[in-house]
Amino acid sequence: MKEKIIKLLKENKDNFISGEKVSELFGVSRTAIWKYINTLKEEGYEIESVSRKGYRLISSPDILTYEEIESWLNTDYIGRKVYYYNILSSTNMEAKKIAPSEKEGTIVVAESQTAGRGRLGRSWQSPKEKGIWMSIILKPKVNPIHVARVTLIGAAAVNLALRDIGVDSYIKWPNDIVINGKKVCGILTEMSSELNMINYVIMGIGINVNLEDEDFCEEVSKVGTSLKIETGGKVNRKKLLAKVLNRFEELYTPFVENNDLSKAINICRKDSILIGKEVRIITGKEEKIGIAMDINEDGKLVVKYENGEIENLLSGEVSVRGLRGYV
Ligand code: BT5
Repeated sequence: MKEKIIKLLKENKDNFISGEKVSELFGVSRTAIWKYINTLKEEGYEIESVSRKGYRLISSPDILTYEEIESWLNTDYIGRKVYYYNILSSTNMEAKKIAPSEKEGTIVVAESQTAGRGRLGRSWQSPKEKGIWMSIILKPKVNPIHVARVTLIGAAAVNLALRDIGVDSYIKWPNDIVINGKKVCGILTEMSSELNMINYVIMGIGINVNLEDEDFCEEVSKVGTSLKIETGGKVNRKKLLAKVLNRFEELYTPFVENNDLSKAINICRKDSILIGKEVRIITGKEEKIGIAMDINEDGKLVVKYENGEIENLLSGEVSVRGLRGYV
């Protein structure tokens, strides 16, 4: 009901709509409508109420609910169902819990995470209402060995969406987006599978949107940055989230339907921060130096080591760093 009321108020922005009309339209009492309006006000909606005229929406809060992102969304199935939370330990953990009974494309979004996770047990800082912390539930009918490809589709989608809003970002294979040499987004893909069948994939995306310098702890501030820090202005999180979902569906559908990864790979190549650079390849305790040559058709990073040997690296197995630091 609350969602219906927001929608109606948005459709009639600039006009008053009477409590009587709303109650007629939705078949509930005027007192009930008044209560819903109060809940909306508590959530941050600024609603003017004038006796005998009714209600008028003045402004909406900066929150990532379905109602707030819908107007920018043009997907068929990605992001059409949104589980929205103020606070969660981790959107990936919550998505895993609900994934068995959810359809492909459902997303979990939180305004803050208390135990946001990175790869290999690392943590992810997720301060309140400053970023996009979300997970997409996917059920691709592909062999589990191909799941790393989904991360590349995510990275390509975020990079495209950032360029859509005029930000020049780059992809650091396989799961980071970088601006001016610092990390603005990280992706964590997890899955549950049988031997040759995927039950579900959870793709967690964290984008630092409006974080200030002081929102990062000392260690993370050396490698991390935000869109606000890099562009000098506040960025609309709702629009960006919708654009990421739009771009994701555009790249993911050909992959699941026709095993076609070409568009995503081309973006990862074209906007790669690594290709042509000297890199350190870290596998467990071992570290080797080489040159990142290419990203191949399967999404593997092609590296040529100092001894001339060439290796195609699968994401998940390795960390890639620049010679002197993060890139
Ligand atoms: C990642 O791991 O980059 C994956 C991050 C995925 C986060 C999303 S948020 C929504 C969803 N729910 C979750 O619980 N997770 C996902 P990795 O490549 O391992 O990088 C982790 C490292 O990045 C840490 O060890 C820090 O050094 C650094 N880091 C932590 N928080 C950061 C931040 N907000 N911005 C930039 N770097 C950060």
